[in-house]
Amino acid sequence: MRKSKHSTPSPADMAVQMTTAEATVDALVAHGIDTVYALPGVHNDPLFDALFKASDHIRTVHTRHEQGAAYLALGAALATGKPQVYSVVPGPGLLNSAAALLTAYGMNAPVLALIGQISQSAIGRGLGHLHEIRDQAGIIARLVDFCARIRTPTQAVTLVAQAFRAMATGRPGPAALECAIDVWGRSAPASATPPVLPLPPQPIDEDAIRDAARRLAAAKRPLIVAGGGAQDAAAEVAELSRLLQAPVLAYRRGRGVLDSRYTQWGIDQELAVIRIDADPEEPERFARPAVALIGDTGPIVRHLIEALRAHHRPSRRAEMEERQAKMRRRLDKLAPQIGFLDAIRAELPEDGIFVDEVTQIGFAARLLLPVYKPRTFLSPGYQDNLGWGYATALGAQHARPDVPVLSITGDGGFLFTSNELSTAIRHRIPLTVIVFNDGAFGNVRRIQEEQFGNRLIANDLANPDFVRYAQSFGAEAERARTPQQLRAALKRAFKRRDGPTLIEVPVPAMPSPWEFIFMPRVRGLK
Ligand SMILES: Cc1ncc(C[n+]2csc(CCOP(=O)(O)OP(=O)(O)O)c2C)c(N)n1
Ligand SMILES: [Mg+2]
Repeated sequence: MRKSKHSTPSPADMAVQMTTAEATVDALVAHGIDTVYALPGVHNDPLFDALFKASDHIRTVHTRHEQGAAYLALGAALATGKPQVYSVVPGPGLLNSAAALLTAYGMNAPVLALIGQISQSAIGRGLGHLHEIRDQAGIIARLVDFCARIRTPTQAVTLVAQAFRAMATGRPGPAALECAIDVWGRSAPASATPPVLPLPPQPIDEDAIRDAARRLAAAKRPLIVAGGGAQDAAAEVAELSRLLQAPVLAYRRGRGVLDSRYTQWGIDQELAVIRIDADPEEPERFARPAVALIGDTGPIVRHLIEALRAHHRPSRRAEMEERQAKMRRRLDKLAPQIGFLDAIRAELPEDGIFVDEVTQIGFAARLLLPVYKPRTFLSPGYQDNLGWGYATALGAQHARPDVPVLSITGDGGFLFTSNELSTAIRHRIPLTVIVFNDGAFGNVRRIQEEQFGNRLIANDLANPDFVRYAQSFGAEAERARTPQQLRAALKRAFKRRDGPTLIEVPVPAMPSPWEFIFMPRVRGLK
């Protein structure tokens, strides 16, 4: 661990003289952080200087826009399941990063935002300081569950530890720390060995396990719906599914996975729901479940499996294959999307990461792309925020250099963060992006055609030549017009490990996926 040059160790707690910024960076390193995704500015200069001095332990990846910094951190968090950090200036910097922070909240992603502030004594006085925003702390508090302002080096060490504990306790999610422009550089003695707080123990309710196991053993046709908490319990979920011969349903992950099913499909007295949630408030949010199990999915499912050891059921494999084939025949309506998805799946290795977008191929991928490993299908969850894809995928690729990451996007979504092609070049991130170019906000256009008498407004796009655009940054780029050409282009792209590739695929309007995404009501019928 790096020591301050002017260290004056005190025998009591091994305190050394350091700035608030240095204490913060030391604490991040102590929590296993190896990268800060960031965009600098005068409010955070001492923080960047501390990052410079600690560059043997922690890298700084600078982006071209604050939304990029936050999305990169989000992508890295979703791809690894580990906390990630981004830093921005106050006011506009914070707001520029806010859509990504909002998505991190919706996806339960542990992303720590380090946000600058105007000078400590001016906060709340409306004096018109650079980047001043009314009640910044109040705005942040609406976006994350844990936030605080750092006021001294000693406090920095404690607050960083508390933030990391908060991000991992109960329902995971983002956190934020503010620090004033005149506090980052202030020196005081602080702990040379920053503490890492232990996570509180997670007792398992054995009565509830027995109740759940009894109900599952008696259930006629159990179904497992997997959300974000199941990501790190894939083996356990597979074993439970085998024991119960229960199909596993997954769509996207994050908050409310099950709540949105309840509202869409309907519920009734006959439908007994057993919930496993990290957040004790979640089970009863929509409707009271038959059994609520609170804690981490892995250990809870292991206890359920143990309680169901003697259970045996005849195989439902043939039935499931028949159902799947029937659904697949209906989905053949999406043939143009399927052609491209098959090409992608054939080239993207099973451990490669697919980053979804709010585009036609993305909607189809959520229904049709086979996914083999946890954390290899990243989707923006219920925010479904257009434009998250490219920068999020960059973060995923930066954090997982060992596997290829593929970003798919429409022409509309791509230009939200395509400026980060510069970041991919600057930091040699070998991300591949496919831009499906239909010259439109195609989804909006189709709705206007079908539901608004073809009164077309605000959906046609004036696009750059995407191949030349990417090349002008220094990226590799080519155009593919068919699934066969796409396969060949992907093969070339995934071999490249020193920089980014763009593949443009010109496409016509695509068939609507919405009848498959909004499934009809099946419960609670009169
Ligand atoms: C942040 C945000 N703004 C607006 C929307 C609304 N929206 C959903 S899809 C879409 C059009 C997407 O266009 P494109 O990326 O080209 O994909 P396409 O539908 O053409 O395949 C828009 C504007 C959104 N989901 N998120
Ligand atoms: Mg489009």
